[in-house]
Formats: sequence, C-alpha cells, structure tokens
Amino acid sequence: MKSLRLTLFVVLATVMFTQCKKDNLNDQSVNNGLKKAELPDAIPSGSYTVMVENVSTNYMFFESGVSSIPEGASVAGPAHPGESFKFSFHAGPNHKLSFATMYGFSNDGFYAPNGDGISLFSNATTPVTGDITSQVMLWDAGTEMNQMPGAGNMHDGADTQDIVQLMSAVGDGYNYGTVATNLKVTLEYNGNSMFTVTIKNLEGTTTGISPVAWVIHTSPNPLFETGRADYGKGLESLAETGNAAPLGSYLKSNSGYVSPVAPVLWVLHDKKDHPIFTEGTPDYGIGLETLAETGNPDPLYQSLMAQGYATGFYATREGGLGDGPLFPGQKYKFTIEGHVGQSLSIASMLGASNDIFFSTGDEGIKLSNGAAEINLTHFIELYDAGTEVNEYPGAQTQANTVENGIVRQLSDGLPWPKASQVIKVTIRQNVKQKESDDLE
Ligand SMILES: [Ca+2]
Ligand SMILES: [Ca+2]
Ligand SMILES: [Ca+2]
Ligand SMILES: [Ca+2]
Repeated sequence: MKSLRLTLFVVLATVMFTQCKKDNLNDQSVNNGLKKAELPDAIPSGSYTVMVENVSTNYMFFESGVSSIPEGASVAGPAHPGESFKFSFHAGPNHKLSFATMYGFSNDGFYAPNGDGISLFSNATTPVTGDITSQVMLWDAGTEMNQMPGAGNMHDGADTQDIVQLMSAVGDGYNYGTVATNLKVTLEYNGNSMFTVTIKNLEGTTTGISPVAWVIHTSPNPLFETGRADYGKGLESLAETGNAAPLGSYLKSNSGYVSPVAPVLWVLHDKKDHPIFTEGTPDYGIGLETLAETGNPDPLYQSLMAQGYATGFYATREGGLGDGPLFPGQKYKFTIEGHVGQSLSIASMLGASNDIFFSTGDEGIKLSNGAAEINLTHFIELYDAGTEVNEYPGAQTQANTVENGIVRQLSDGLPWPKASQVIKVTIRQNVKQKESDDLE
C-alpha cells in the first residue's frame, strides 16, 4: 500500500534538514535591490521560512451511498422475495465494506457485517470475490422492543435505549430464519479498483429488506459498535422503518478522499535550470520517480547535491509530532538560505496516489524581498511523474506498474482534489539586525 511505503521510509531515514552553499549565498543576498533607508534596524536576509501544511478535510470514511431501488424496479422501495439491491464502489487493499439493511418484518432488526467490515482484498493484492453471505449477520439495534416478526408485526414496540447486539444474543425467543436462507450477498471485481455488491433477498425468505446504506472505511465500527448503544446517526430509522436516508446522509457528509503530504524536497536554482523535471518530457531518472511513487525524497536530494545545488528536504512535523508525512492539520516549517531572484522549486508526493506529486512547476518560484508572509499555494499544482499507471484516487491496488509517460500536470480524468484542497505553502523572508550583520 502506498501510504505504508511512505511511512516506512520516514522511520528508516532520520531526515535532517540539510543545506549547502549557505555562506556564499548569504553574502550575495543582502544588498540586492534593498532600500536601506527604509529599514534602519533590520534588513532582509537571504533566509526564508517556508511553511507547508496539509489542509485537507479529515474525512472518516472513503466512499458511501444508499442503494434504494431494487434491481429491475424504477422506484425506491424494499426488496421483496426474489429481488435484490446492487451497488458499486472503489476500494484499495486497506479498505473494508460495511452496510446495513432492515429486516422488514422486525421491529429494529437489520442485516450487517460485524464492526470490522468485510475485507476486500486478500494478501493485500487479490480482490475478494464471490459469496460473502457468511460475513453478514442479523443484529438488533436496541432501539425498539421486539415483537413477533412477520407480516402481523404491528411495529409498535416500546422505544428502548439498549445496546446494539446480535439478534441471537437478545434471547427474545422469536424465529427470524437464518441469514443463509434469507439472503445471498456476493462481491464482484470490475477491475480498476471497482467492486459491485449484490444483496439478493432469496425466494424463500421470511422477510423483505429495506434500502441499503453502505460505506467503505478503514477504521472499524462505522455504523455501530457491538455492545454499545446506537450512535444516533440514522441507524435507528433504518432499523425501525427501513428509511436509509438519514444514515446515508450522515455517511455522505463524512466520506471523501484523504491523503498525507510526503516530506518536502526543495532546491534553489536558476529559472532556466529545471532541476527536478522539464514539463512534457520523461522523468530525468535522478530520483523523482522514487519521490513521486514512495514519498522518499532522498535519492533526488542526493542527485541534486551532487550537481551542486543548494537543496534539502524536510520531514519533521510541527507540534512535537516527530518525522513523518503530514496528515490533515499537520505542518512542516523550515528555513532555507537563498537570495532574491533565485528560483525555489519544491516537490512532495501526494501520498494516496501512484506517482502524483505537488510541484512549483519546472521553473520554480522567484524569491523576492519583503517581510510579509506570502501564500504560494496558487503556484503549486499536482503533477504526474509518468512512471506508474494512475489508479482511482485513494484506491491504489498496484505498485511498480510501467507507465512510460512524461512529467506533466495531472490530467487523467479521475476525481483528484485540487492541489489547494490538500496543501498550503507560505514563505516569509526573515529579517536580521543590521548590527549583527555588520559583525559578520
Ligand atoms: Ca430490539
Ligand atoms: Ca426507537
Ligand atoms: Ca502516473
Ligand atoms: Ca515506476
């Protein structure tokens, strides 16, 4: 899995912020276009502080939805005996499937997998397909007193605030049939990290089933936790009335793509140099492929050093969080020594991708004078290194595929976020005291 590779590298490399050519660059910088009279005590230095932040929304779930129209029907409603619900989604090796559908002839009974959800890949590489009915159970939401299940159920049990548990653990003495005689749940793999689930209500079933709320997730217990009261996010409504909309809308508003931002490589150069890549041409083969595919900037850093550039990379998160990629809300803050007029280029992998990276473009951004903080985010775009085949955002199932592409701005038709939805980059020129400068 991609983000794992990223994390592993960071553990291995105790990344130190490195800079070279610091001394001679510093001296060149001070008088470049400077109006000294306006700055009696402090003058701009060649030192800049760069802040990189992951500004993504930290969604709890990856994808979600409601399947409300039985196959072959034209309006929303329950699936009667012999009918089925079908839905599709994308998922990667770390994703699980959970769903819930009401056992119609009960008070608050519903079918669902257990809290862990259903694994979608075995050995992290092979998509799971076929009959997954054995991973589905009948649960009691604990929100209504049970009555005799069946067509005669008045659905007027008393409201309760009990725990969610297996129906078999409730001990109400009623016969709900078995999951295997009521349902058949199957999983198909459609390729390109897409799956389709079919929940068939069997001919010999003891009940109809309601529209299905489903969610693709990584953390356990997205819909309920065994032994705990209902979360109050819509499961009660689904389990008691078959209305999946409230639960579906809760899941929807908490679902989306989340990616870490990998450690950030920077390099100072002349605008014409294009040290990291040249747009529209193949990767130089000096380390960008590793940066873009695994998040590890070290090979590119070593190459740029060997070419004599002022370069470095940074992986230490603010707030005592140690080295690692940036998760939502986390930031790097580091200082570079350059001079006005030089170009600054940065590169960092979009962690939940194949070979997508943030970049300032092949020419970089010109360093300027001015002590105000400047937001550089609008100079940052997502680029495709052209070295690994792109897959659905956040559902990376393969590594080391061959793309034979060129480095270019990301444009593959897949629903990637904009760079500015994930990353924020600011720069501030540091000032230093004139006296101390004179002492140097
Ligand atoms: Ca109940
Ligand atoms: Ca209730
Ligand atoms: Ca690619
Ligand atoms: Ca590759």
